[in-house]
Formats: sequence, structure tokens, C-alpha cells
Amino acid sequence: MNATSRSGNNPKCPDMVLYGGPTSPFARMALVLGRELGIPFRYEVLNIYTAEFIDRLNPLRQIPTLIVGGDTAYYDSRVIFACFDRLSGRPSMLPGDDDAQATRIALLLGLTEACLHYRMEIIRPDGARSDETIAKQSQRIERCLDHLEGIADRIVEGPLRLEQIVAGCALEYIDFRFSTAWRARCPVLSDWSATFSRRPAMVESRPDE
Ligand SMILES: N[C@@H](CCC(=O)N[C@@H](CS)C(=O)NCC(=O)O)C(=O)O
Repeated sequence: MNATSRSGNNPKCPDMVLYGGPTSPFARMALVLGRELGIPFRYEVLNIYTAEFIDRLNPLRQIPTLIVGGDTAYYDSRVIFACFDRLSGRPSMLPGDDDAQATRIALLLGLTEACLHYRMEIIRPDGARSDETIAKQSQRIERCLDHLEGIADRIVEGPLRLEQIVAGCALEYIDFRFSTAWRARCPVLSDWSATFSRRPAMVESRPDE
């Protein structure tokens, strides 16, 4: 199998494997949620571009993919969040019927997706890169960050929940793949992110690169 184990695996539950990548923000969100909820699963890092064995289970061949019992796959990240939340038996970390919170999560996931598209465009070879796409994704990222700072109190207050995990991973991904310049003009989010990023599950899952 084209995958390597990562620290923090739990041998008590060999039947549940979460596949992620070395830098995937969506896989990191699922990993952090699972760890925070105390879900016993193994985490395997793979190169999604060569991991053909995944195709049979998840024809999208994307990460995160959760494999249960060796042959049942759950994806995408939102489905895995719900699986983990239900399996934990703990008070739910999902937004439930709080549509405003669900919308903030959608915004944070959209921000992450915009940053991923930005990154994929930036690394295309000379001649294939589209300045238009880069500008479009950059503007979307900046708009999302400004909007999020305006509603930051709603994100940073209250108990640990999926919304905060998605926010913490999304903001670090912006630092990692886009820019840290947002921190100067988004002080509430920036300060909160600096504290949140010290949680053990965030430290354990931080990309090495
Ligand atoms: N909507 C999916 C997006 C997952 C996604 O885009 N994963 C990326 C890595 S961050 C991936 O697998 N890329 C490989 C590819 O699409 O070929 C989710 O939320 O899980």
C-alpha cells in the first residue's frame, strides 16, 4: 500500500483508517476533529496522485477518505466530520440546526478551497499558469478573510466545536500557502489562531514542509 503511518495512530482500532496527505487542509480538519473527539483510528499519509488503490473505494481519489472495515469508504470531509461526531458519543461539535454557524463553516471551507485552487495554479508550469485565475482566487481569499474578521467574535467564542477546528486549519493553511499579511488587518482572528494552534491536535497535524 502506498502509504506511510504517522504518529498518534491507535492500534486498538485497526479497522478505521483515515487517509490524508502531507499538507491537505481538509484531511487535517478531519484528523484534528477525530483526535479532539477521542475517536480511535489510524491515520495514514499518502501521495494521492499515485495512490491507485484508493480508486476502488473512492473513485474521486481524493483525501480525506475514511475506510471502515477495509472496504467501506466515507468521503468527503463533511461526511467524515459527521461520522466522527456521531461515533464519539460525546456532545455534538457540529452546528446542528444553527444555520448561521453552518454557513460560517461553509465560508471557511470555501476559503480553504480557494487557497487550494490558488496553490494549484501557482505551481503550474510557466505558460500554463493563468494570471486571471490567480487574481480571482486571491481576491476571494482576501474577501473571505475580511468578512471573517468582521464576524470573528462568533467564531472564537464558546466551546470547542467543528467551526473552530475548521477555522484554525483554514487560517494556518492561508499562512502556509498564500500569505501571512492578513494577520495585520485581522487582529481578532490572528490572536485567536495563535492560541488555537497550540492545541496538541493542531501541533501533531501541522505540515512539516
Ligand atoms: N470537497 C473535498 C475536497 C478534498 C480535496 O480537494 N482534497 C485534495 C487534497 S486537499 C485532493 O485530494 N486533491 C487531489 C485531487 O483532487 O486530485 C473534501 O472536502 O474532502
